[in-house]
Amino acid sequence: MPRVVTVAAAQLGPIQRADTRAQVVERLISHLRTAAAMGCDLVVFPELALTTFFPRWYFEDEAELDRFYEAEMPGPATRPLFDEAKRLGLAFHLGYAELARDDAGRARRYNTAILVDKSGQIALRYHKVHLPGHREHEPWRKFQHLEKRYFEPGDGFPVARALGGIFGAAICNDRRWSETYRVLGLQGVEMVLIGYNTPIHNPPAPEHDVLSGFHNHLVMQAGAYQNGTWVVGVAKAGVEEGCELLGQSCVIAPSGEIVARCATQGDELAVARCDLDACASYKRTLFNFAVHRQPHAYGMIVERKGAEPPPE
Ligand code: ING
Repeated sequence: MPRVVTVAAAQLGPIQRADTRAQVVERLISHLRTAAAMGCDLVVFPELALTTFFPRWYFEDEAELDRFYEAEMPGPATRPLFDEAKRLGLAFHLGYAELARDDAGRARRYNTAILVDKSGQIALRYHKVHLPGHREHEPWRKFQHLEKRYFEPGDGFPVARALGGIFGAAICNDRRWSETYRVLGLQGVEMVLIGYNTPIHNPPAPEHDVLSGFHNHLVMQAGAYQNGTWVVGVAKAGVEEGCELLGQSCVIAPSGEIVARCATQGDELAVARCDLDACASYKRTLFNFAVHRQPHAYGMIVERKGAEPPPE
């Protein structure tokens, strides 16, 4: 019996700062209903899918910053989303800003993604590891990218069994680092769910802007192929508070081929029937890690943080 999961890459258009969570949840529920009508099992929403991409601004007032985070999941604003997904028999992936409390009651802030299974249980929770941008206010920039200020890095890349397969998550900048996919691949991952909010313009390297779409698909296609896994990349797209965000949401097969993708910058579903058994022909041959990998030669990958060129 093939293990087919019908997946919707549920791209969102822009979320403006004035948009309320209730208005956004309505858009998410509309996606759920369309996906259910199309026979989907899983709906994948983007990174920070409940609010505008707030790290583009420098906040001095912590109370104002906290308004962009969820202290509960589900909470009052998101309970309708969980209820509707369960009613429709759908699993879903959601990215959001998490305000957690540690045992000492201290606030911990994460850029979080969860996978909720068809019974409404949170099967996987992931905290973004690779936080791009900067920590201090840099007024020279057209817009800030303060993820290093507003979030703590997560401590790993967990997988979970759900929908008959092995699922993992990554968030936005994580998708540019090959280590992300390999750590998930070493746990047998069969589908990696990746939400992203990617500005077309990167102030420190404007010369890359013209290639932002190419780089987006390049890294996800490589990650899929090199680890024999499906990858679903889902954008929050369009012009958000004057900042243009890349779209190009897509579903990528273990072969590295894009099998479905969005064509607009707005709310749009790209749907694909994903046979999880398609991973096997890569995991069992070319990328049979147990047979072909040579960890004794890879020590630097963990021992070194920055590059250390040889002496002149
Ligand atoms: N966004 C970006 C990403 O890696 C970035 C970081 C900003 C890239 C600007 C390029 C230009 O896709 C997030 N949220 O990680």
